[in-house]
Amino acid sequence: MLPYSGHVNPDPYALATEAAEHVRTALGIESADLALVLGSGWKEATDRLGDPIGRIDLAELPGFHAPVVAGHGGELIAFGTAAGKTALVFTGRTHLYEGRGVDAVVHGVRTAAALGVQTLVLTNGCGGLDPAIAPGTPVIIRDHLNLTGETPLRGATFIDMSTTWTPRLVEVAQSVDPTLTTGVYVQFRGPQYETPAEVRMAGVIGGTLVGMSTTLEAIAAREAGLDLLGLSLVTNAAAGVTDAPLDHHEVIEAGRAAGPRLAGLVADLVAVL
Ligand code: 8IG
Repeated sequence: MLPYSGHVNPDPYALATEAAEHVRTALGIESADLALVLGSGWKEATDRLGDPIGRIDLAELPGFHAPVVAGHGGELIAFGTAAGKTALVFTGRTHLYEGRGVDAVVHGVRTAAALGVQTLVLTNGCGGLDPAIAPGTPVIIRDHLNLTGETPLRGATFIDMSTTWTPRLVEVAQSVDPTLTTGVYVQFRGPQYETPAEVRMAGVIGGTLVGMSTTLEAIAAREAGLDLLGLSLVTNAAAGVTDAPLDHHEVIEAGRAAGPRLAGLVADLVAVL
């Protein structure tokens, strides 16, 4: 097989079908019901999902790549849920700033859809605009702003985005943890963090959370007809919100400290999704 470059593959959907076939063989499953993508700080979220049915390094699957950033994982792990469903967990993702193109960014979503997944949970680590939200607090994504200038769609593909973040799943998440608030996630291209002026802009246009992932995957998920739940872990105050400078290691530490809460939240969610 030729090495894959996200920029030149003429049929990313066929590549996702191919990856799905590898997953079936490698994990011994026929299909899956839910999929979760774990972002920065969400690594421990699998801790309470029980024993995996199977696992595979993403780098071994067609179209996937090894993670480039410390703190980002790179496995696909399958679990059986308490409700008798099959859940797939991607412990890492490809980011737009890695330069592999948008198809590489949404390949996991398309692969999950090719495996029959109906419900997708996208998680990430982000900066928070509200200084009252302490680092280590998860927030439900209720809507988003895609400021990347990119889209995974090609041609005149007019996808309805009015209920992208499935309202019913927002309610499910709040019933699992009534302390969860909701936010509007703004995706910047990265990899640099925002300037204080960019963070103020994000607030003026309706954003409450800033990050470098998730919205392109959300578009691909809507194209595939998936129900979608988003959870952002606020790992730091966005630039200019407090006096603290942004530091990648602090971001990782905030995630580590939140680990047990996130593991409980994800386990409770997976049991009812
Ligand atoms: I974790 O403050 C994390 N990811 N763009 N800004 C952006 N991405 C982030 C941030 C942040 N924190």
